[in-house]
Amino acid sequence: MTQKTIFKRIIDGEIPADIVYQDDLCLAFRDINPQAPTHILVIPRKEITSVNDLADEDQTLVGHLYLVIRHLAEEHQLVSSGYRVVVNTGADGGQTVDHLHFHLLGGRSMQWPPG
Ligand code: DGP
Repeated sequence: MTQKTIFKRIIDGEIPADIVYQDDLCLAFRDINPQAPTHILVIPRKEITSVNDLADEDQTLVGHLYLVIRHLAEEHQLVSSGYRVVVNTGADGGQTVDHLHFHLLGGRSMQWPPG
């Protein structure tokens, strides 16, 4: 059996996290290594490794995750200043946790192109 990812362990309540939102489909919590004043990770409860592993049946779930991101951006006063949503995918994308996650970054000006 493959080992649980750190995010699955957070979903299962085995390790603590600073959870800012949760519902039956997803969980949002503060990143342990924040790269901006607001840095929240939004993850599906369903175990999906990355964007590469999304199935047709996940269409509604992904839409839901984006609506949660919009809600969090409003709640954390990021709408007028702007923010960035990042989904690192695979080795070159910088993905380090093999459970699909959306970074919501805000509270400072972002650069482009990303490093
Ligand atoms: P990525 O590089 O896109 O796979 O991002 C993974 C992020 O997960 C990274 O910014 C650090 C964060 N992270 C890793 N382990 C933990 C943890 O145990 N708790 C929390 N809150 N965040 C974690």
